[in-house]
Amino acid sequence: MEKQAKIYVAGHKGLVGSAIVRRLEQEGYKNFLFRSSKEVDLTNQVETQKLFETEKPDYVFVAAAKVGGILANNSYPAQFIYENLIMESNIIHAAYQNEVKKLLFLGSSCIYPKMALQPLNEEYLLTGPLEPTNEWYAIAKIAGIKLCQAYRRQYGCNFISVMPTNLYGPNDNFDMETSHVLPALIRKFHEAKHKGDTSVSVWGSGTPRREFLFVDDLADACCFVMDQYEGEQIVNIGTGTDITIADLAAIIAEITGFVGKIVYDASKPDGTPVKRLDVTKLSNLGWKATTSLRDGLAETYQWYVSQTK
Ligand code: GFB
Repeated sequence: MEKQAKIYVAGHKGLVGSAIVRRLEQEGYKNFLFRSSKEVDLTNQVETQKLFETEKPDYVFVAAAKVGGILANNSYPAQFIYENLIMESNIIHAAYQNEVKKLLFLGSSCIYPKMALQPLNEEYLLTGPLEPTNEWYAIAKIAGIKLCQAYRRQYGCNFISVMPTNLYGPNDNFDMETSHVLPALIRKFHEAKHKGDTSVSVWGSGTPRREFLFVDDLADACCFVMDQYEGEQIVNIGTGTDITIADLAAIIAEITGFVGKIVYDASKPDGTPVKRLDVTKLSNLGWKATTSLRDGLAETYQWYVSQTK
């Protein structure tokens, strides 16, 4: 990407979008296009087309999405499938019509079959049934991948897709009901410590395994891939290592200083038993994650505390 190029980061206020902006600013990029959802409703085709027609961005990062943790995905299937399908369709089609030079679409590791072999290789896409708690979101994200591939095949658009693993970091959603596990546990342990509670409830059995990537590492990988990769095939972005929810909870308890008991709530779903990405493709391209889980957690906790003051 040329330093003067106009870069549209769709979803610039969110966890992923804000990290991509931080990374691009560090690299010296200044010519950004930002629009909040109040200014431009990306679920509205006319508004999205008008934005692209008037602003003519050169490069696009598609970080705008309806996202949430296991319970939100399971509780609001219509919103998860509809909002994601329509936003990505509007953005990708407008990018094609307005000759965007390159577009990067962000998917998710939940696009892989629930019982796929681990680690999850890019080739396992569409080889088996999805995890039921998030199949609505996953189907929408798979459609996004397919849109990029189809526009590349038919129109020659340079549109690529990356599949990040579970992400965390500053600007995450810390709402107890709709967030992902890591911010939810940070908040639960922090509040329990301050209220003097003797126990904290962790959903499910604690046995599922997840891989967590610090969002600034993801942003670095997205910029790297934008520069270094062109092709129809999706690219996984992760650390390649996973941890049980029980072990994650123990580390978060330690970082937040909570010393009470951890109680497992079996009424809540476990979701996919294991989710760990095969990151061989990305490491062969020359990229590796650098932030350890403990360092990323400490930084995220610090950010969370600064927001609660
Ligand atoms: O992060 P999470 O909601 O997402 O849950 P998924 C991961 C695991 O942590 C599940 C457990 O086994 C949860 O039951 N968990 C324990 C908790 N305590 C909590 C808690 O307080 N809050 C939450 N949220 N979980 C999502 C998908 O799946 O991951 C999305 O639904 C997306 O589509 C996203 O792919 C990355 O990894 O299970």
